[in-house]
Amino acid sequence: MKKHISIIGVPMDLGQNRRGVDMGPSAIRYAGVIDRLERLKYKVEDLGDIPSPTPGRNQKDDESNLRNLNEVAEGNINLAKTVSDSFSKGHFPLVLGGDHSIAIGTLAGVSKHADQLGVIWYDAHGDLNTGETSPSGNIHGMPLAVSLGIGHEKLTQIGESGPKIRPENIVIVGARSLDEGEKELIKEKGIKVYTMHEVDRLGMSQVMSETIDYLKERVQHVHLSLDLDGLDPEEAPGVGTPVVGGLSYRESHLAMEMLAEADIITSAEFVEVNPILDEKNKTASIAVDLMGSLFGEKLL
Ligand code: HAR
Ligand code: MN
Ligand code: MN
Ligand code: MN
Repeated sequence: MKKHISIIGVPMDLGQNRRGVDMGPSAIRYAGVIDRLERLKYKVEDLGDIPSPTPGRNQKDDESNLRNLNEVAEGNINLAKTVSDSFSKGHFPLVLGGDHSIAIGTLAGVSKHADQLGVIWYDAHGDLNTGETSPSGNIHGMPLAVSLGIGHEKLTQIGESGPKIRPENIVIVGARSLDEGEKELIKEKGIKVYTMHEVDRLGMSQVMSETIDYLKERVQHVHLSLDLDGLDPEEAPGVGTPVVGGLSYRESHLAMEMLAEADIITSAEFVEVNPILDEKNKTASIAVDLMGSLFGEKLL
């Protein structure tokens, strides 16, 4: 594991409809992320928050069906640059969201330096919509498609134009709410998905060891994009789009511990923490617990 971590906050809430997720980075800092990682002997540098644009009218662009397109694009351009600078110094960019639209900028920043980039998308959702397939017009439901080069030009162009990742280098874990257009794209592109059905049948241990083997064969760098709504809302209630029947706290810990042991993750983001919808900062604390495990914390 890299020894130097750059914390990058992104108070972005314009990729979806519910205010409050812009306070995610503060909530995660308050839950003690820096101490936690320093205790594990990392050098942690907090780069503060990426300037995030203030809301426009939250209206859909008539032509594109995308809400707050220009604002989301602007925030992600800033983020891509900061992530790229951190990665090029050999640091581990650890991005704190903010809604999941920020993965557009993170992946644009990392992919500049890693031409075969693997991605683990830990999420209840596929985030593979486009303006055409999205039921909501919310860009947080689109970042994985955008990173594949599919979607509005203003988003796919961020960083460098074109795809940032390849479909065969993606593994989605925890999916249980996929729109029709997303299912089609998954089949068309052959994206590897462990839905909750596979997690139930195989167990998280097998799901993660298959994921690790699959990516190790293909890529040098793996980005972890962890949406807290991948976890069950009974345990992680502070998210804007909860879906019942999710991954447990224990399964998620095991997943992080196995990733730490395999030592394959070189950048990560933890997104969709919404302190207004949370109970006593529980979801931000879970995020910090999972980061602890991801960075090598052991029980004994
Ligand atoms: N699929 C739905 C949509 O596109 C809901 C997306 C919710 N997305 C997130 N990120 N919370 O995973 O609107
Ligand atoms: Mn350094
Ligand atoms: Mn998501
Ligand atoms: Mn989600």
